[in-house]
Amino acid sequence: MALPQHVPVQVFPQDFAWGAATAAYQIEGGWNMDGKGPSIWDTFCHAKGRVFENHSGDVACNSYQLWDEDLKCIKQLGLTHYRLSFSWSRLLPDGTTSFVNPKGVQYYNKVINDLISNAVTPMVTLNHFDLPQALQDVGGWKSPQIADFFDNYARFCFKTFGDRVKLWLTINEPIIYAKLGYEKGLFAPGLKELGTSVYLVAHNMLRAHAKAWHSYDAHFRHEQKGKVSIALNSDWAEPLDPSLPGDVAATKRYMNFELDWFTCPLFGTGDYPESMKCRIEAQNRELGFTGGERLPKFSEDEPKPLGTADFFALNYYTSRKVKEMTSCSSEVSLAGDLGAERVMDPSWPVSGVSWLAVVPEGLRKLLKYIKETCNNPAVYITENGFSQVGPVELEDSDRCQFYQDTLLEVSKAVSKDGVNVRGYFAWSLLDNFEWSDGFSVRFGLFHVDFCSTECKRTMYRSGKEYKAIIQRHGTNIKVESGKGSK
Ligand code: PNW
Repeated sequence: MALPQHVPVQVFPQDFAWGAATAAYQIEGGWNMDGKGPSIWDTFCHAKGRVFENHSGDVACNSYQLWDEDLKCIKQLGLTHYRLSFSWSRLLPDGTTSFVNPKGVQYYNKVINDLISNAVTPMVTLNHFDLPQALQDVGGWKSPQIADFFDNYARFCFKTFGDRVKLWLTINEPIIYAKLGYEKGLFAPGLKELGTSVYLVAHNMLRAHAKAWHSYDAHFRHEQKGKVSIALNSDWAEPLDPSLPGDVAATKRYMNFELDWFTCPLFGTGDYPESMKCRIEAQNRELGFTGGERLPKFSEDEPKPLGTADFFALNYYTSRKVKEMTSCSSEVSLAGDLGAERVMDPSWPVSGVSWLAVVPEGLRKLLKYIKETCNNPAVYITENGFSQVGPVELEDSDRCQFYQDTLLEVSKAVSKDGVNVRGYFAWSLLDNFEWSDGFSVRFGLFHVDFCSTECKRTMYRSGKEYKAIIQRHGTNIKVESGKGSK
């Protein structure tokens, strides 16, 4: 008997993770409460002139004191998973294990225990941009010792929370941290050391991740049976003019300098992509750069990143059209090494912030690319979202459509392209401190009233929409006709 047309087909695996994500500095507040040490984001925001209207995460959503309210939001949505990050300096005020802040441990214990007793699985990021200031003062992510500081912190967290936390992310988005913090100066620590520190910082993040993964593998995995990975952000790129070989080559380079930079060491050859090495070498020669090696080498004397991701953690926001870069500069830079220019496709709608063109089908293409280039890993989409700027609209129909369109593309990646997608985390549970944009950009499934001391949370219509999608386990997703990929 033929099945009626409307019978929903279940595409997502039974144990698919339906989640939402946040990060400590963006929601917690309580920046100096109960023994927390300062982080580089405290310093950055307090310096003034760095962030939109000098906003800071001093209070943010006050989740440090209002965790019960966050838990209500999580339960209201019916999430199966919640991704949060630990504030390193709340647990270890000077970044080292020489002093542990008991109040910090108590806070995260409560969060984790409440999640679990409500059948919500926690996924924890150990470091989401907010390095302890004390470690910045001794060189931060540029110093080789940072890998040991991070490893000690990670071991402390595995030991303290690993009986209950089974999904770990070491570091969030090394590329964004390195590029915005050390090349563009837009994120803490706010430096513009063109074409040099960006590679060193990313390198030390990979080293630190690899060390922590090996620690877990050697000392905790057997008993705790969890999984450890690193969250990688990537755009999807396409040539502006596919008939121009220059644009096609520039697009390939774009993906090399965006994702392959990290996936080649983690999932591929174990080293940086050849094309990156060649471009950087060529730029050194062309510009007569003599300041030493810019792209560091992995040492034979320590654990390598290869094989140190138990799953693929992908943060996806946007896609780009790419063309060959024609202008040239006189000094080395990441942009010069890349030799590609990104262009906004006018047919792609822009959400809130200028960098975020809404391209759900780019996510499907990127997932296929990951399947093909990283040996078909299990993938969690650990962040994806849509921002609002200007007057608050609780009836956020654009964002509703965005989640529909995006999850339809994810379902096609699963059913048509055979990508092993294990979960999806919406960014974000709450409107929060959106880094250099302060509170002017809202990504939440819940609106937060930052003007009131209670920081009242109110569900957007998109929250209701996401809840309904979760209840139907992703079946019967509505789409506007003619939208999306075939
Ligand atoms: C991610 N870009 O950062 C972060 O993990 C979140 O903390 C953040 O709130 C979210 O995306 C939304 O911005 C990004 O400029 C920051 O391309 C900037 C970019 C991408 C991701």
